[in-house]
Order: sequence, then C-alpha cells, then structure tokens
Amino acid sequence: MRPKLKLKTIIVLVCAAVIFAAGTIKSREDYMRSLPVYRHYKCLLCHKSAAPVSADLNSFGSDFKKNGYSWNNALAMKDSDGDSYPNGDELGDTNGDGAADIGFERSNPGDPMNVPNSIDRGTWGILKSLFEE
Ligand SMILES: [Ca+2]
Ligand SMILES: [Ca+2]
Repeated sequence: MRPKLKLKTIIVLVCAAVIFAAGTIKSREDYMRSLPVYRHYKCLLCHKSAAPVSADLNSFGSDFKKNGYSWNNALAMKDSDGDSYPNGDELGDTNGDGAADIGFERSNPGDPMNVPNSIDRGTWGILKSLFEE
C-alpha cells in the first residue's frame, strides 16, 4: 500500500512541475511581446543567458520587471545598462509608445558593451543605393 502512495505523489508532483514550467515559458513569451521589438536578441534582451532562468535578469530585465513588465516612455527614457544610450534608442522605439521606429533592435538595452551603430539600416540603405548603378 505504501508504494502506491509514493507513486501517486510522484505523479502529482511531476504533473505540477510540467504545468508550472509551461506557465513560466508562456509568461516569458508574454513579457517579450510587450516590448516593441525582440527580433534579434530575444531572451538576451532581459536575461544574461540565452537559456534564461528567472534569476539571471540583466539590468534592463530588472528595470522591465520593476516597471511591471510594461514598456512605456519612462522605461524608454531610462538607460538601464549605463552605456549612455536610452533603452528606447537601443530598442528602436525612442518615445516608448510601443510602435517600433524601425523593425529591429538597434542594440541590446541590457548589455553596456552593445551600443547602436552610428549608421542605422535605413541610412545604410540610402547610402548603398547611391553607389548602385
Ligand atoms: Ca543603454
Ligand atoms: Ca546597450
């Protein structure tokens, strides 16, 4: 009788762990979708690792969490990683209205060693067209 109880307990614990893990993954995707863009860096926008766990938030991830997982003007104006570029400039949504100015991140707002290029993709396209045919 006792082994059956243990088996039931194990099954319940495994089911609870699976449900918890599924909920956590869904939450992370929901958080990412509340950012204006997450095309290039994905999990690395908020985490120190590409295979994130909740405890490894980078400076932008911590600020995003403190801001209630909400993207807005206040978070766009902040420079979470201290590289002198506001989060909005790095994410390509300077005013934080949620509409990306460009369709991709200019740089990672959680990595101080990663800063926007001085020439963005639109400017590069114009320059390139001047030299084509
Ligand atoms: Ca920055
Ligand atoms: Ca940065």
